[in-house]
Amino acid sequence: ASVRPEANATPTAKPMPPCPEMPPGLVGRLLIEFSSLMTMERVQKENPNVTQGGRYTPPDCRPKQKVAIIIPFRNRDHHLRYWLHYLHPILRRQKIDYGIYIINQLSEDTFNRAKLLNIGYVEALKEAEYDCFIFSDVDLIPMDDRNLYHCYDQPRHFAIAMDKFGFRLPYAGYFGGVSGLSKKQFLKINGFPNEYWGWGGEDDDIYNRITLNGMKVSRPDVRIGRYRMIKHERDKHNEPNPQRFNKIQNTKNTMKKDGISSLTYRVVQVKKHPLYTNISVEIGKPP
Ligand code: UDH
Repeated sequence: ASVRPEANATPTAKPMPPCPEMPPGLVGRLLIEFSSLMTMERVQKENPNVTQGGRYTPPDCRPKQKVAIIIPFRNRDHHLRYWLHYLHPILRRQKIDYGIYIINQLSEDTFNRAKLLNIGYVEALKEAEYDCFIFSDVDLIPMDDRNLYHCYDQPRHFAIAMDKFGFRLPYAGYFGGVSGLSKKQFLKINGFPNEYWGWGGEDDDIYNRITLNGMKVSRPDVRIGRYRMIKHERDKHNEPNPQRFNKIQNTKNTMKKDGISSLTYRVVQVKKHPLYTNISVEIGKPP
Protein backbone atom coordinates (compact mmCIF):
# COMPACT_ATOMS: atom_id res chain seq x y z
CA ALA A 1 0.00 0.00 0.00
CA SER A 2 1.25 3.45 -0.82
CA VAL A 3 1.49 6.06 1.94
CA ARG A 4 0.93 9.62 0.81
CA PRO A 5 3.69 11.75 2.33
CA GLU A 6 1.32 14.51 3.44
CA ALA A 7 -0.71 12.01 5.44
CA ASN A 8 1.99 12.14 8.12
CA ALA A 9 2.47 15.88 8.08
CA THR A 10 1.05 17.78 11.06
CA PRO A 11 -0.49 21.18 10.26
CA THR A 12 2.24 22.99 12.24
CA ALA A 13 4.96 21.39 10.16
CA LYS A 14 3.81 23.31 7.09
CA PRO A 15 6.59 25.75 6.22
CA MET A 16 5.49 29.36 6.58
CA PRO A 17 7.43 32.44 5.59
CA PRO A 18 8.02 35.19 8.15
CA CYS A 19 5.48 38.01 7.86
CA PRO A 20 6.69 40.84 5.60
CA GLU A 21 7.90 44.15 7.10
CA MET A 22 5.30 46.03 5.03
CA PRO A 23 2.43 43.63 4.28
CA PRO A 24 1.30 43.91 0.65
CA GLY A 25 -2.43 44.04 1.51
CA LEU A 26 -2.23 47.45 3.23
CA VAL A 27 -4.35 50.18 1.67
CA GLY A 28 -2.81 53.36 3.21
CA ARG A 29 -5.13 56.30 3.99
CA LEU A 30 -8.56 55.25 5.32
CA LEU A 31 -11.97 56.87 5.44
CA ILE A 32 -13.04 57.01 9.10
CA GLU A 33 -16.49 58.21 10.12
CA PHE A 34 -18.74 57.76 13.14
CA SER A 35 -22.21 58.41 11.77
CA SER A 36 -23.30 55.00 10.48
CA LEU A 37 -25.18 52.70 12.81
CA MET A 38 -22.78 50.27 14.47
CA THR A 39 -24.08 47.16 16.19
CA MET A 40 -22.00 44.40 17.77
CA GLU A 41 -23.82 41.86 15.52
CA ARG A 42 -22.60 43.73 12.46
CA VAL A 43 -19.02 43.93 13.72
CA GLN A 44 -19.04 40.22 14.56
CA LYS A 45 -20.29 39.33 11.07
CA GLU A 46 -17.52 41.46 9.54
CA ASN A 47 -14.85 39.58 11.51
CA PRO A 48 -15.55 35.83 11.38
CA ASN A 49 -11.88 34.83 11.61
CA VAL A 50 -11.26 36.52 14.97
CA THR A 51 -11.40 33.83 17.66
CA GLN A 52 -13.03 33.90 21.10
CA GLY A 53 -11.68 36.66 23.33
CA GLY A 54 -10.56 38.79 20.37
CA ARG A 55 -7.54 36.75 19.27
CA TYR A 56 -6.11 36.56 15.77
CA THR A 57 -3.05 35.04 14.09
CA PRO A 58 -2.22 35.53 10.42
CA PRO A 59 -2.94 32.27 8.55
CA ASP A 60 -0.22 32.64 5.92
CA CYS A 61 2.95 33.92 7.66
CA ARG A 62 4.88 33.77 10.93
CA PRO A 63 4.66 37.03 12.93
CA LYS A 64 7.80 38.07 14.86
CA GLN A 65 5.87 39.47 17.83
CA LYS A 66 2.81 38.62 19.88
CA VAL A 67 0.88 41.81 20.61
CA ALA A 68 -1.57 42.47 23.47
CA ILE A 69 -3.75 45.51 22.84
CA ILE A 70 -4.90 47.04 26.12
CA ILE A 71 -7.82 49.49 26.34
CA PRO A 72 -8.69 51.40 29.56
CA PHE A 73 -12.45 51.41 29.82
CA ARG A 74 -15.59 52.42 31.63
CA ASN A 75 -19.01 52.98 30.13
CA ARG A 76 -17.97 53.56 26.48
CA ASP A 77 -19.73 50.67 24.68
CA HIS A 78 -20.65 52.91 21.76
CA HIS A 79 -16.99 53.85 21.19
CA LEU A 80 -15.88 50.24 21.61
CA ARG A 81 -18.11 49.06 18.75
CA TYR A 82 -16.50 51.58 16.37
CA TRP A 83 -13.02 50.72 17.64
CA LEU A 84 -13.58 47.01 16.98
CA HIS A 85 -15.21 47.71 13.60
CA TYR A 86 -12.18 49.67 12.38
CA LEU A 87 -9.28 47.99 14.17
CA HIS A 88 -9.87 44.29 13.56
CA PRO A 89 -9.63 44.61 9.75
CA ILE A 90 -6.63 46.97 10.02
CA LEU A 91 -4.74 44.60 12.33
CA ARG A 92 -5.57 41.68 10.04
CA ARG A 93 -4.14 43.51 7.01
CA GLN A 94 -1.08 44.38 9.10
CA LYS A 95 -0.48 40.65 9.74
CA ILE A 96 -0.38 41.16 13.51
CA ASP A 97 -0.67 38.24 15.94
CA TYR A 98 -2.83 39.88 18.61
CA GLY A 99 -5.35 39.76 21.46
CA ILE A 100 -7.71 42.57 22.56
CA TYR A 101 -8.08 43.28 26.30
CA ILE A 102 -10.67 45.73 27.65
CA ILE A 103 -9.81 46.66 31.23
CA ASN A 104 -13.09 47.78 32.72
CA GLN A 105 -13.00 49.84 35.91
CA LEU A 106 -15.92 48.84 38.17
CA SER A 107 -17.58 51.25 40.60
CA GLU A 108 -18.13 54.95 40.19
CA ASP A 109 -14.93 56.13 41.86
CA THR A 110 -12.36 58.33 40.12
CA PHE A 111 -11.04 56.88 36.85
CA ASN A 112 -7.38 55.83 36.69
CA ARG A 113 -6.17 55.23 33.13
CA ALA A 114 -2.53 54.29 33.81
CA LYS A 115 -3.39 51.84 36.59
CA LEU A 116 -5.84 50.09 34.25
CA LEU A 117 -3.07 49.84 31.65
CA ASN A 118 -0.73 48.24 34.21
CA ILE A 119 -3.46 45.72 35.02
CA GLY A 120 -3.88 44.99 31.32
CA TYR A 121 -0.18 44.17 31.06
CA VAL A 122 -0.33 41.69 33.98
CA GLU A 123 -3.61 40.07 32.95
CA ALA A 124 -2.69 39.68 29.26
CA LEU A 125 0.49 37.86 30.28
CA LYS A 126 -1.64 35.33 32.18
CA GLU A 127 -3.30 34.43 28.86
CA ALA A 128 -0.37 34.17 26.46
CA GLU A 129 3.33 34.94 26.05
CA TYR A 130 2.93 38.46 24.74
CA ASP A 131 6.14 40.35 24.05
CA CYS A 132 4.58 43.63 22.90
CA PHE A 133 1.90 45.79 24.56
CA ILE A 134 -0.08 48.47 22.79
CA PHE A 135 -2.08 50.81 25.00
CA SER A 136 -4.97 52.49 23.21
CA ASP A 137 -7.77 54.82 24.24
CA VAL A 138 -11.11 53.46 23.09
CA ASP A 139 -11.99 56.58 21.10
CA LEU A 140 -8.93 56.76 18.81
CA ILE A 141 -8.97 55.28 15.32
CA PRO A 142 -5.91 55.32 13.04
CA MET A 143 -6.54 56.90 9.63
CA ASP A 144 -3.74 55.01 7.88
CA ASP A 145 -3.01 51.28 8.09
CA ARG A 146 0.71 51.81 7.45
CA ASN A 147 0.88 52.84 11.13
CA LEU A 148 1.86 49.31 12.16
CA TYR A 149 0.64 48.11 15.57
CA HIS A 150 3.73 46.27 16.77
CA CYS A 151 6.72 47.21 18.95
CA TYR A 152 9.87 49.00 17.90
CA ASP A 153 13.50 49.36 19.08
CA GLN A 154 12.36 52.25 21.29
CA PRO A 155 9.00 52.90 23.02
CA ARG A 156 6.53 53.91 20.33
CA HIS A 157 4.06 56.76 20.24
CA PHE A 158 1.47 56.05 17.53
CA ALA A 159 -1.16 58.81 17.92
CA ILE A 160 1.01 61.75 16.90
CA ALA A 161 -1.39 63.59 14.58
CA MET A 162 -4.92 63.66 15.99
CA ASP A 163 -7.73 65.60 14.36
CA LYS A 164 -8.49 67.37 17.67
CA PHE A 165 -4.95 68.83 17.76
CA GLY A 166 -5.03 69.90 14.09
CA PHE A 167 -3.13 66.74 13.02
CA ARG A 168 0.00 67.87 14.87
CA LEU A 169 1.82 66.83 18.01
CA PRO A 170 0.45 69.19 20.71
CA TYR A 171 3.90 69.39 22.42
CA ALA A 172 7.25 67.67 21.95
CA GLY A 173 6.90 65.34 24.95
CA TYR A 174 3.35 64.23 24.21
CA PHE A 175 2.86 60.47 24.68
CA GLY A 176 -0.94 60.22 24.98
CA GLY A 177 -3.65 58.30 23.19
CA VAL A 178 -1.97 55.25 21.67
CA SER A 179 1.49 53.98 22.65
CA GLY A 180 3.41 50.71 22.56
CA LEU A 181 6.21 49.15 24.59
CA SER A 182 7.91 45.78 24.39
CA LYS A 183 7.90 43.71 27.57
CA LYS A 184 11.52 44.66 28.13
CA GLN A 185 10.91 48.39 27.64
CA PHE A 186 7.86 48.26 29.94
CA LEU A 187 9.76 46.52 32.74
CA LYS A 188 12.72 48.89 32.39
CA ILE A 189 10.47 51.80 33.42
CA ASN A 190 8.68 49.79 36.16
CA GLY A 191 5.49 50.00 34.12
CA PHE A 192 3.18 52.99 34.46
CA PRO A 193 2.29 55.09 37.54
CA ASN A 194 -0.68 53.89 39.64
CA GLU A 195 -1.15 57.17 41.47
CA TYR A 196 -2.66 59.45 38.82
CA TRP A 197 -6.36 59.61 39.66
CA GLY A 198 -8.61 61.54 37.29
CA TRP A 199 -7.70 63.11 33.99
CA GLY A 200 -4.21 64.12 32.90
CA GLY A 201 -0.51 63.84 33.63
CA GLU A 202 -0.08 60.07 33.54
CA ASP A 203 1.05 60.13 29.90
CA ASP A 204 3.65 62.81 30.70
CA ASP A 205 4.87 60.71 33.64
CA ILE A 206 5.29 57.75 31.27
CA TYR A 207 7.23 59.96 28.87
CA ASN A 208 9.49 61.02 31.77
CA ARG A 209 10.05 57.40 32.77
CA ILE A 210 11.15 56.58 29.22
CA THR A 211 13.66 59.42 28.91
CA LEU A 212 14.95 59.10 32.51
CA ASN A 213 15.76 55.46 31.73
CA GLY A 214 17.85 56.37 28.72
CA MET A 215 15.31 55.52 26.03
CA LYS A 216 13.90 57.71 23.30
CA VAL A 217 10.37 57.82 21.91
CA SER A 218 9.98 56.55 18.37
CA ARG A 219 7.23 57.93 16.12
CA PRO A 220 5.79 57.32 12.65
CA ASP A 221 5.85 59.89 9.87
CA VAL A 222 3.35 62.70 10.58
CA ARG A 223 1.48 61.87 7.35
CA ILE A 224 0.93 58.31 8.61
CA GLY A 225 0.36 58.75 12.36
CA ARG A 226 -3.03 60.42 11.84
CA TYR A 227 -6.02 59.67 14.08
CA ARG A 228 -9.68 60.47 14.38
CA MET A 229 -11.11 60.80 17.86
CA ILE A 230 -14.79 60.01 18.47
CA LYS A 231 -16.16 63.25 19.88
CA HIS A 232 -17.48 63.08 23.43
CA GLU A 233 -18.06 65.16 26.53
CA ARG A 234 -15.93 64.78 29.63
CA ASP A 235 -16.96 61.68 31.57
CA LYS A 236 -18.21 61.82 35.13
CA HIS A 237 -15.58 60.89 37.73
CA ASN A 238 -12.66 61.72 35.44
CA GLU A 239 -12.18 65.39 36.25
CA PRO A 240 -8.80 67.02 35.54
CA ASN A 241 -6.41 66.10 38.35
CA PRO A 242 -5.09 69.34 39.91
CA GLN A 243 -2.05 67.48 41.35
CA ARG A 244 -0.80 66.49 37.92
CA PHE A 245 1.55 69.44 37.41
CA ASN A 246 3.37 68.74 40.68
CA LYS A 247 3.46 65.02 40.17
CA ILE A 248 5.13 65.12 36.76
CA GLN A 249 7.99 67.09 38.33
CA ASN A 250 8.70 64.12 40.60
CA THR A 251 8.82 61.14 38.26
CA LYS A 252 12.50 60.55 38.99
CA ASN A 253 11.72 59.97 42.68
CA THR A 254 8.42 58.15 42.34
CA MET A 255 9.01 55.77 39.44
CA LYS A 256 11.06 53.23 41.38
CA LYS A 257 8.38 52.59 43.99
CA ASP A 258 5.19 53.41 42.05
CA GLY A 259 4.62 51.12 39.09
CA ILE A 260 4.18 47.51 38.09
CA SER A 261 6.15 46.57 41.25
CA SER A 262 3.53 48.13 43.55
CA LEU A 263 0.35 47.30 41.61
CA THR A 264 -2.63 45.97 43.61
CA TYR A 265 -6.15 45.32 42.35
CA ARG A 266 -8.88 42.70 42.31
CA VAL A 267 -10.22 40.95 39.22
CA VAL A 268 -13.98 40.51 39.53
CA GLN A 269 -14.70 38.90 36.18
CA VAL A 270 -12.90 37.79 33.01
CA LYS A 271 -15.31 37.34 30.11
CA LYS A 272 -14.37 36.26 26.62
CA HIS A 273 -16.52 37.93 24.00
CA PRO A 274 -16.21 37.04 20.31
CA LEU A 275 -14.16 40.17 19.49
CA TYR A 276 -12.45 41.02 22.82
CA THR A 277 -11.72 39.88 26.35
CA ASN A 278 -13.37 41.98 29.05
CA ILE A 279 -11.59 42.11 32.41
CA SER A 280 -13.61 43.88 35.10
CA VAL A 281 -11.54 45.11 38.02
CA GLU A 282 -11.76 46.87 41.38
CA ILE A 283 -8.86 49.31 41.66
CA GLY A 284 -9.70 51.28 44.79
CA LYS A 285 -9.88 55.04 45.01
CA PRO A 286 -7.59 58.02 45.56
CA PRO A 287 -6.16 58.36 49.09
N1 UDH B 1 -12.09 56.28 29.63
C1 UDH B 1 -13.25 55.50 29.72
N2 UDH B 1 -14.27 55.91 30.54
C2 UDH B 1 -14.19 57.05 31.26
C3 UDH B 1 -13.02 57.83 31.16
C4 UDH B 1 -12.00 57.44 30.34
O1 UDH B 1 -13.35 54.46 29.07
O2 UDH B 1 -15.15 57.36 31.97
C5 UDH B 1 -10.95 55.78 28.83
C6 UDH B 1 -11.22 55.73 27.34
O3 UDH B 1 -10.47 54.70 26.75
C7 UDH B 1 -10.75 57.09 26.91
C8 UDH B 1 -9.48 57.24 27.75
O4 UDH B 1 -9.83 56.63 28.98
O5 UDH B 1 -10.51 57.14 25.54
C9 UDH B 1 -9.02 58.66 27.94
O6 UDH B 1 -10.04 59.45 28.55
P1 UDH B 1 -10.73 60.69 27.81
O7 UDH B 1 -11.23 60.25 26.46
O8 UDH B 1 -11.76 61.27 28.70
O9 UDH B 1 -9.58 61.72 27.63
P2 UDH B 1 -9.50 62.81 26.52
O10 UDH B 1 -8.28 63.61 26.82
O11 UDH B 1 -10.81 63.71 26.73
O12 UDH B 1 -9.63 62.20 25.17
C10 UDH B 1 -10.93 64.55 27.83
C11 UDH B 1 -12.33 65.15 27.89
C12 UDH B 1 -12.57 66.10 26.75
C13 UDH B 1 -13.86 66.85 26.92
C14 UDH B 1 -14.12 67.71 25.73
C15 UDH B 1 -15.49 68.34 25.77
N3 UDH B 1 -15.75 69.06 24.56
